[in-house]
Amino acid sequence: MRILLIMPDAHMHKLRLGPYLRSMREAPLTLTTLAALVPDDPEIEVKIVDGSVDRIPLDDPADLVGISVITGCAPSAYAIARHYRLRGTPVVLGGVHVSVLPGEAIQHADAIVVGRGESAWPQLIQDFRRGRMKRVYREHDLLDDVLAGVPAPRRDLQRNSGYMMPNTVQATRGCRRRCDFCSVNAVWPRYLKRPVADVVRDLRAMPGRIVAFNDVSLVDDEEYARELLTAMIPLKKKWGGLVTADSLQNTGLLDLMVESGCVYLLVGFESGDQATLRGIRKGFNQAAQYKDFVNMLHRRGITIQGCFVFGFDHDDKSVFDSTVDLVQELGIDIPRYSLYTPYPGTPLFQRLMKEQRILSFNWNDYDTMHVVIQPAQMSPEELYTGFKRAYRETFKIRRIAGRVARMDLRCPINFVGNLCYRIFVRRLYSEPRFAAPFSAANPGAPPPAGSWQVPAELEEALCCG
Ligand code: B12
Ligand code: SF4
Repeated sequence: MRILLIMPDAHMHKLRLGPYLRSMREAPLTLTTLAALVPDDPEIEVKIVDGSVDRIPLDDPADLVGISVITGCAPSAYAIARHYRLRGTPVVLGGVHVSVLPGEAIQHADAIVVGRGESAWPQLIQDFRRGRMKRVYREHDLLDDVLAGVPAPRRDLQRNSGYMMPNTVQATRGCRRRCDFCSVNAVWPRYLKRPVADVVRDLRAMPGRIVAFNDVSLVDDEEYARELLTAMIPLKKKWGGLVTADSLQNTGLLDLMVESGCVYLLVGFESGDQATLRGIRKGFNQAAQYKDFVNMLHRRGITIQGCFVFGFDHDDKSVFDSTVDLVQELGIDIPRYSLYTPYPGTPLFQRLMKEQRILSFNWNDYDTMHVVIQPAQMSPEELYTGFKRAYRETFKIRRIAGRVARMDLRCPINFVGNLCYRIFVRRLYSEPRFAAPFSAANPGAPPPAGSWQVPAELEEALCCG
């Protein structure tokens, strides 16, 4: 039996030089994790294809195709599914978007997996081999907050040369915060932790010294974080990850992070305006303390990628210049801008639906690089032009030079990150897909009521049996 696992191309930061294609991001763990969950049987062959670094085959002789779907990739995922189903190959869909809109996804698949795949996916494969694959699989509830028994990802199947950072690992799932625009709580409502010994096993098995954590909120549980970081010290790895600005007020924890090898952190600052932060349920970020926070990380040799968002209700046309200036004043090493995007299932989506302010339901536009909402204090065009201009200003050579001058030569991530975004700015101004705020010719319609749930009769139905 042959299983083909596909992740559609997310069109994000990539470097293409003739036939040479490289993702400027870290390797996702999704497909390698799903491959590791396939029952260990010499009769099952698994192949993974990440569209960000590989061409998606349209003639693979697979017996079963699994596709992972995030919102921005849903239309491509559905097109690939249609292609294989027309060839007679059963298709399973899973991932963030499927978990939030299962009633939509089931229309494009023979079966779907809602939520995590750790127990549902192996069960599905077993049923498929017996000719009894059901249409809907849901993960069994965990009794406590421990996510044990996740096998080490099948990195042997991954094309390591395709990624800027091939070594990725995840220790926790979910987040305890509730920012209004974030999908995480819509999909994983609990904060789960893997046993530290499992994470250390994964880290030991990785070649090289540099590792990226894919956790959205790695050090949120201090006791767990301390146990993990302490166990990492002897491994002598250098690592990067995501944290919230408030979680590092505890300098003891920060020092332990440095001791365990932390060299890079991505932080969601989002806005320099405290009223905005309160409005988006991110009041735990204290804008007045950003400068101290950045200095505290810099003193410890940590490179900071700082994320800011445009399009909040408090944002007027002055927000672009003020944010470019703020990023400069704070000394953010690798700035990143996104647009306020109402992902389905989030409180923001609900609010903007009620206010009739969502302009596009074409999921292709949900990449945080398009305007899909009616902003409160400007037009969609003004928001889009301002967003692009802020990117262009921020990545002018003289500004990059200032940032790179601060770089620790032992850790070139600052230089590489700025170079990637400079290339991205060129794409923003040259690629037709970034020409307009959203796909006005094809904005789609709100998901019909049935999209949010699977029809009861399909919950227990068999696909082909
Ligand atoms: C690595 C990563 C990426 C990678 C790969 C994308 C991907 N498909 O995962 C890249 C760099 C390309 C990326 C890009 C973006 N990303 Co991203 N990314 C992540 C991140 C940090 C880790 C993903 C991961 O490896 N998870 C670990 C694996 C094991 O978990 P998993 O993918 O959820 O898979 C499990 C289940 O969902 C399920 N499952 C998933 N797929 C399938 C398929 C089948 C067949 C089955 C059976 C089961 C199954 O089983 C798995 C095991 O339990 C997540 C946050 C997170 N920690 O999950 C955000 C996340 C997926 N990204 C997100 C976003 C918003 C983006 C961007 C828009 C951001 C940006 N501006 O750069 C772009 C998307 C561009 C576009 N065109 O849409 C959101 C998605 C929201 C949404 N509703 O779609 C997330 C959830 C972060 C967040 N805070 O909300 N991202
Ligand atoms: S802190 Fe980050 S991961 Fe957590 S809810 Fe807010 S945006 Fe999402």
